[in-house]
Amino acid sequence: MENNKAIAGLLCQIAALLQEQEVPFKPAAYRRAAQVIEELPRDISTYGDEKELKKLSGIGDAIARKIIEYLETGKITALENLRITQGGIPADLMDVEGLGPKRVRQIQAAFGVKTVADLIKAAEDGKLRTLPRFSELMEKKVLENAKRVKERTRRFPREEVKEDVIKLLKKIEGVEGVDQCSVAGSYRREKETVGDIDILVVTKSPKEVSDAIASLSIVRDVVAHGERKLSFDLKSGLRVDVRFVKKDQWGSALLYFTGSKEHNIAMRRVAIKNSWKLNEYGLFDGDALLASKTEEEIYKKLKLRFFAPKERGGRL
Ligand code: DCT
Ligand code: MG
Ligand code: MG
Repeated sequence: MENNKAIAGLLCQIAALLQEQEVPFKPAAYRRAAQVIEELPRDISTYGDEKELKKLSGIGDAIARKIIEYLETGKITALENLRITQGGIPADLMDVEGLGPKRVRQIQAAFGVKTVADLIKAAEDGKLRTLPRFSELMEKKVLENAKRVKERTRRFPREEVKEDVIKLLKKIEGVEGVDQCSVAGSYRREKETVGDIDILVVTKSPKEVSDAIASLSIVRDVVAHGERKLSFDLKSGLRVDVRFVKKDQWGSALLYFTGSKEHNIAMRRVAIKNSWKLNEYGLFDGDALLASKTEEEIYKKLKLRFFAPKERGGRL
């Protein structure tokens, strides 16, 4: 039921931000939907597609779409945009349960708190309780919730997670329907610390494979469960992102999910210079596919040398 709680929390954040903009009706609708979702008897990812979700009371088009987006990608773009347009409230501060935009701003203004670490310090120093509309009890709750967010955003030394990664890859390779798999992201780039583990899987049956991986014993909490992406935490607290792709997109997907983000941007720029487009599905000239099967052919087509994952930090 991890998804229900997470989605309800995000919908409440949307409600709070819309309310600040004095948008009528919508905040109440988002809150109502959040409550419906919190009270569902089963995990929301088991309710099926957009059409099925809309059968639930209080869930219309817009909210159903956001739920599917979250289940497939782990985020809600509309919320991220609201956070940006509304004064750049740091996402991880708003992820602390019990902190709405008003309180976040209040704490920012009073103590210059910018990060969850700052927040923990302010709470530990007993500063929060001195603010209007705060209490000692609330400070204690905020501290607990902030620590939980911090655990989620912590980075892990590569050496510490190596064994888990090798074990996990072996297990995933053994799942029926998995044709190919590789680790991507910062782990593949051999960074000294990793924020999460990104894994790419080729399969013709993403739904079955996603279900099978989610039920592996090494998995602690499943946080997003869709046909394009599965996210879960290992027992160590390490987050794992698994993406499902088609065999002929292997190269472009591996390139994209290996990153770094800066390397991807630099590569895209080269594509654009040729009036082409590069994304996780391939390198395209209009609708025509130029390359997607291997990383090598994409570099070659762009007239670049091959960059080993370790070299993909930034500029070309
Ligand atoms: N990516 C991207 N643009 C983004 C986000 C991600 O191109 N806005 C790509 C590049 C990296 C890959 O997806 C995986 O994303 P993350 O796991 O967020 O990044 P990472 O490089 O693996 O770093 P971290 O160690 O923080 O996970
Ligand atoms: Mg990563
Ligand atoms: Mg990731």
